Amino acid sequence: MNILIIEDSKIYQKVIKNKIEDSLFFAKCDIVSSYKELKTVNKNYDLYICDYFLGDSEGEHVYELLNENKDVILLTKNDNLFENQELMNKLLDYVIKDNDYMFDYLIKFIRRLKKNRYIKILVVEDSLSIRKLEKKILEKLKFSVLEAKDANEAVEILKKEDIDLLITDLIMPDMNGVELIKYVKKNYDNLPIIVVSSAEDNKLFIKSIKLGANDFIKKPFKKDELVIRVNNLLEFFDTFKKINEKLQKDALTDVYNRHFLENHLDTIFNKYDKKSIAILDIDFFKKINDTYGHQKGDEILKDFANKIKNTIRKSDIVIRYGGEEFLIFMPNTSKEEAMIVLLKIKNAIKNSEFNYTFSAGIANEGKNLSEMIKIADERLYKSKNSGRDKITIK
Ligand code: GH3
Ligand code: MG
Ligand code: MG
Ligand code: MG
Repeated sequence: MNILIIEDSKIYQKVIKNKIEDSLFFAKCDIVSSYKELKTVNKNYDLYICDYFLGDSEGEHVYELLNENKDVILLTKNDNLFENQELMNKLLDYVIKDNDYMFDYLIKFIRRLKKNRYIKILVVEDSLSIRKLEKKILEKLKFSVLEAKDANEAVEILKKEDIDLLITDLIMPDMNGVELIKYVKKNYDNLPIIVVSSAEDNKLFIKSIKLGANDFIKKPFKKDELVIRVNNLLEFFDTFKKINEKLQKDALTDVYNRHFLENHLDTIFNKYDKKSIAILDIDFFKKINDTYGHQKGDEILKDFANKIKNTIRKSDIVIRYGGEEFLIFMPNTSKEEAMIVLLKIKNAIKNSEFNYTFSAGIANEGKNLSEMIKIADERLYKSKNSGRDKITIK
C-alpha cells in the first residue's frame, strides 16, 4: 500500500512514517511538506494522510484531493472541523492530533482497510435511500457490499454467497428483521449481525440483541457510527476466530487436539458415508525419552506430525489423540486406501533424521465415531502385541 503523508511538521512527518512502516509490512510512505510540493506529485497513492493547515494552504489541498476522489485520512488539532458533516462524509476517516494513541488508532484503521477488501457485507434495508447510503459508506471503506430490499431476498443471497457481516433493518414488509435474525442464528451461527432501526423501536432492538444480534445503530445515524461499529465488530470476530483456532490446535505439533475431536469431529464424521480412521502410536517412545531426553522426544513428535501432515490429503484431518498417539480421519477412503497412506508415512519416516517406528490400527466399521475409534484402537493393540512397527486392518 502506497501512502502519501502531507504534513508540514518535520517531527510529525518522521513519526508517522516510522510508526506506519514499522507496524505495517505492506505500507510504504512518501512525504510532502507543502501544497506547492503536492502539486508536483504525479504518482497515484492508495491513501493520503493529510494535515489540514499547511504553510501555504488552509485546507484547499484536502478539498482538491477529495474532489479527485482520493482516499483521505485527515490529521488535525482543530475540533471545529468535525462540525462540517459534508467534509467528514467525504473523508475515509479523521484522527485528532492531541495524544499518542492517535497513532495506534491510525495503524489499526489502515490494517483494517487492507483486510476489508476480502470482506463481504450484506445490507438488508427496505428504504432505498438508507440502503444506498449504507452501501456508499461501506464501499468507501473497501468492503464488498451486497444489497437486499427485504428479508426474503436476504435469505436467497445468504444461500448463494459467503457473507462475513449482516447489517439489517428491523421493520420491513413481509418477514421482519427479527425473523431474519432467527433464521440466521439457526443456519449461520457464526455470522456477525448489526441491526439498524429507528429509535422508537426500542422493544425490537432489545429482542434482536437477545436473539443474538451483536450490535445496534439507531436511525438517523452519522457515518462515523456505522464505520466504528462495523470495524470494531469485525476486529472482535477476527480475534475470536484466531483464539478459537488456537484452542483447537495442539501447541507442540500444530495438529488438531482432543478439544477439536470432542467438539467437532462428530459432525464432520456424520457428513460422509464412506470413511476410515487410523490411530498411529510411536513405538517404545518412553525409551526414546529416557535415552535421548524429553526435548529430543518433542522433536520426534513434531517430526512425526509433519510427516503425517505432508502425506495426507487436504480433506483428511489429523488429531493428537494422546501423548505420542495420532488419529487420522480420512473421508471417502476405504481401509485399503488408508493402508496406502500409512505406508507412505512409514516410508517418509525412514528418510527422517530420527530413528523411530510406529504401530497403527485402521477401521471403517462401527455405526458412529466412538465405535470406529474403538475398533481402530483394538487393532492398534494387535499391532503392538504382534511385535510393533505394524499396521492392522482386520
Ligand atoms: P509402546 O510401544 O507400547 O507404545 O510404548 P511407549 O513407550 O511408546 O508407550 P507408553 O504409553 O508407555 O509411553 C508413552 C510416553 O510418551 C510416555 C510419555 O512420557 C511420553 N510423552 C507423552 N507426551 C509427550 C510429549 O509431549 N513430549 C515427550 N517428549 N514425551 C511425551
Ligand atoms: Mg424499514
Ligand atoms: Mg507408544
Ligand atoms: Mg501411547
